[in-house]
Order: sequence, then C-alpha cells, then structure tokens
Amino acid sequence: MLSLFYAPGACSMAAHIVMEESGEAYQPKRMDLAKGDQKTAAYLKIHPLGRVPALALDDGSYLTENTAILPYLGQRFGLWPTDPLAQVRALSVIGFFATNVHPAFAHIRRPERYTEEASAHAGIQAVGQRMFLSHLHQIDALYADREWLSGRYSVLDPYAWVFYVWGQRIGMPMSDLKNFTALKDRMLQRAAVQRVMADEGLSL
Ligand SMILES: N[C@@H](CCC(=O)N[C@@H](CS)C(=O)NCC(=O)O)C(=O)O
Repeated sequence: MLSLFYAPGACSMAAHIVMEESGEAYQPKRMDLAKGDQKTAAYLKIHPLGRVPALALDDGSYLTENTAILPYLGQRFGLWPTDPLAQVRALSVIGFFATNVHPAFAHIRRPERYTEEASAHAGIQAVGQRMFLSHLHQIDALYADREWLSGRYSVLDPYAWVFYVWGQRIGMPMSDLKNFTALKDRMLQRAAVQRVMADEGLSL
C-alpha cells in the first residue's frame, strides 16, 4: 500500500488530491511543518531535504519530488496522457511548475532560503511577487482553450490548482485570471478536492 507524506496547504496537495481521486487505499501521513516534523532524523532518511511530498511505495522504497511522484501516480491511476508527445508535454508543464512557479512562491514566503542577509529579504520577495504573478498569468493562458491541461483530467490539474490556492492566500488578483478561476471552480466540484480541503482545513 502507498503512503503519502503531506502537509496541509503545501504543494503535496496535488498528490493528496490524486490519491483521493484514485479510490485506492493508502496511508496518509500528515506532517506538521511548523512543528518541524519534516526535519526529524527519521523523516530525513525518507526525504533528505526535509520536504513534502514523499511517497512510500509498495516495496518499501520512497519517491520524492513532485516531478517524479505526480507522473508515477498519474500512470498508476490513469491520470496521465498515453500519447508519447502528450506525455512529454505533460512533463514540460510539471517541470515549469516545479522549477519556476514553485520557486517564485518560495522567494515570497521563504526569502531566507536565498540569502543570509535579512536586509535583502524584501527585494527577494518583490522579485518573487513579480515572477509568481507572471507565472499565474502563464497558467491562465494555458487554460484558455481547454478545461484540463492535458485535454482530459490528469495530475497536472491538481498541481496547477495548488498555485491558485497559494495565489489566493497571498492576495494575488486571482479573479482577474478568468481561465484559471474557471479551473479552480471545476476543481471545487470534485469530491476528491472537497475531501482534501476538509482534511487540510482549506477554504477558497
Ligand atoms: N521540489 C520539491 C519542493 C518540495 C517543497 O518545497 N515542499 C515544501 C512545502 S510546499 C516543504 O516541504 N517545505 C518544508 C520546509 O521547507 O521546511 C517538490 O516539488 O517536491
């Protein structure tokens, strides 16, 4: 049985939604990031960077990084494209999310990751705000002509949804992003998303 290490409101929301969509029994392992659950010696053996998500696989080994976890779960649960070109396009989107959109948000929320000079934090956060907003517009454009990023619902959509939640949380002008807001509304109709929101204590 799979186990998912996740934290409320974190990027692990994507994998959490996918697990709930799957209908497969799994062990949810809730982490409290504020308390430092991710920095315990036991968890650092699972994820040496001390981050969520992490997935414990059926054979007892672990998988880390959204770039690997989401394609793995997508392939396991039929939430991943089957056409070879569509598959690499999906990887391209996941790469964009993991290496551009998420780090832009980290510049805002975790400037201490980027400098030891507290006086430089405001500048890093300002750059992060600009980058994150510009990426939210890029995501909005991706949804301009489609309901789901891959043509049909896939792991890409819960991952995109994470950034909508974060944008809302930090007061970005999310309602200006009509296509992305429509995606958010479609996601809110899904029972799996409703269950994850209830479990993680989220509201939108
Ligand atoms: N590249 C990683 C990023 C994971 C990550 O940064 N997770 C955050 C939550 S969104 C975390 O665990 N932060 C805890 C910490 O920094 O102590 C991935 O995509 O899986």
